[in-house]
Amino acid sequence: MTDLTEANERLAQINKSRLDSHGIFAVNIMGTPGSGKTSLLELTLDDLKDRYKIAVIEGDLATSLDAERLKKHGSEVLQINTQGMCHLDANLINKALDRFDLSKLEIIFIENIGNLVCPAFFDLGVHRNVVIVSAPEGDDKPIKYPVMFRETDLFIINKTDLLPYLEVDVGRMKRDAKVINPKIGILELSCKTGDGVQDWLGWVEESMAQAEPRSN
Ligand SMILES: Nc1nc2c(ncn2[C@@H]2O[C@H](COP(=O)(O)OP(=O)(O)OP(=O)(O)O)[C@@H](O)[C@H]2O)c(=O)[nH]1
Ligand SMILES: [Mg+2]
Repeated sequence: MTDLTEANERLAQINKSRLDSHGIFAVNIMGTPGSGKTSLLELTLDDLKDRYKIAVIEGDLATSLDAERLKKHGSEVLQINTQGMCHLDANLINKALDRFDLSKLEIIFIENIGNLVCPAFFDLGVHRNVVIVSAPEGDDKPIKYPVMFRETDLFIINKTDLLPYLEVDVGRMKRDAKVINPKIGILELSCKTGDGVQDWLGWVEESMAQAEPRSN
């Protein structure tokens, strides 16, 4: 381990303890640019916001466009601009947690910077890691970016509504992901039609119950 990743790991543990001591369940959403991370979060907030107190940490290189979108869905949203850095790290999340009243939250979703490389190397101290790839990006993504799939809990294949127009072998994507990480969960969905989104919401609530963060 390098000094950088060791320091990150220490801070990730601190983040995890902070979240657990407040009974907050946290999910890190990674994926390619434009794969549908913000779209899925919009649907998620619409469905869960009346049952849980939710905040979103929105990571982007630049702009607050995604935060502005998410703020319309009734949850607290904090935008982080990384000024060119290709990932969020545990230190940025630690500082972001300072900006919330943690005693008032139950779930934190984090939208990471859109790419399949850098975010995989930086543990944020969350309970679950998710990667989203959309079907039009091609069925070779898991095998070309294996590190992203190695430690991730859930692989979401989005934009299934476009499959009739594409030559994409979803079976291959799923098989390759399972070879890289036999424990990875896989969901197919479409943020456009809503197909499969209930399965995702079920996964969130089930994972939350399994994580059983300690409440104050
Ligand atoms: N056809 C189709 N389009 C989708 C679907 N989900 C998202 N989109 C569209 O894909 C584009 C990108 O979606 P976003 O949710 O902004 O993607 P993102 O991953 O947050 O993108 P970055 O934050 O830029 O990395 C938008 O134009 C969405 O409307 C889907 O299931 N089907
Ligand atoms: Mg986005």
